[in-house]
Amino acid sequence: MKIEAAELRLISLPLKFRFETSFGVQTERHIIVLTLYGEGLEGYAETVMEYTPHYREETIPGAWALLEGLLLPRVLGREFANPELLWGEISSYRGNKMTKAALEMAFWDLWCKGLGQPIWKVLGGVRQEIPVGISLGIEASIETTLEKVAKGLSDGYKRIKLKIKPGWDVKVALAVREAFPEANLTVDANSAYSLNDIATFRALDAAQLDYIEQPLAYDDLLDHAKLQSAIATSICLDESITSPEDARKALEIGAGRVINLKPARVGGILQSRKVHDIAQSYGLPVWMGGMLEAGIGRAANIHVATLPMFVKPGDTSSASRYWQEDIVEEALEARGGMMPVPQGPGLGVTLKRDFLKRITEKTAYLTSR
Ligand code: OSB
Ligand code: MG
Repeated sequence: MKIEAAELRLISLPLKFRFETSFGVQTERHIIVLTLYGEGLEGYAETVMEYTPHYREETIPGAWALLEGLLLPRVLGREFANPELLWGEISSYRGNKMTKAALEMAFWDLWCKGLGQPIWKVLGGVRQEIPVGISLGIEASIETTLEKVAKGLSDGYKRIKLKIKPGWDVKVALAVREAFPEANLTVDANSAYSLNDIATFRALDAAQLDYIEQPLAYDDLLDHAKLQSAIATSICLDESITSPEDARKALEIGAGRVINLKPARVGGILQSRKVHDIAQSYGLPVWMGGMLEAGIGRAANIHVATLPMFVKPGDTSSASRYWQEDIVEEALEARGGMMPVPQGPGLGVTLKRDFLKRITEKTAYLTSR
């Protein structure tokens, strides 16, 4: 498949809810929508990084500059027989996994459209729908959280994740556990704690959580291993895993027993399959994370989550929870906590072009000179 041209489009999309985590508050998302053109087809991707470097190091301004100035010029006008060869072209650049993942995602969409196959099939997926839960932000009161948990469970979601931070942790987790004794509950700290907080995590054991997500520093493995050996609840790593090698090292030293696998965080779809395979070799589960994706990224996550070890409910809940209007025509809606997998070629989504135009802040069009 030859990459003949590319378009970058920065959009801003208002969220339906105020989403507070330990690293900040989000009310809208800035997303770069990338289109690759080749052989009369279009391949799409969206970026997942925050505008500012509050989750991992990557930023929207950085991703734009890297795509426009380095990554796209390197691949435009060239032919790649498969995503592996495209990855080989860009993998010698260090880091910047989410930016590279955007290029790789758009190529997967383009390439699979050329094959006339959905991504999940080419990737080796094994399921037609994926189990999903919801991620609830830090709220003004425990009562509000209890109401949102009740709504999520009655909508059929299979797991409720609560964002925590110092001062909003043990009390809210125990209150939700008391109100919903049977629910599959987890918490996500987004790196807000240190080893000085072991008492907090021991207290959380009483909430019978399925796991505690990323309690310690975003780039740490060693302290997570120390914490894991000091508590009963499993640790799930999110921020800390940015490659298959990270995954191997983490599982080898016992830094956690579960991985939140976000394809963009590890460099894309191919790298996700490698992380997945490493977890499988340790007999440990993964689940599909989320970064409040719009329709392109949400669809990509669903395709990847068809791989066998994605057994725990993921964060890929219904698009209508997040957006008044999505950027794709297809409604990505879960029913009874199960999200159906798009069946069209590539990602299986088509763009809402008029809506995209209305929310566009800037564009750039690149060709192979
Ligand atoms: O840590 O999983 C996270 C959203 C933005 C950045 C980081 C995270 C999240 C979520 C939301 O938890 C998951 C979603 O609903 O997409
Ligand atoms: Mg997380």
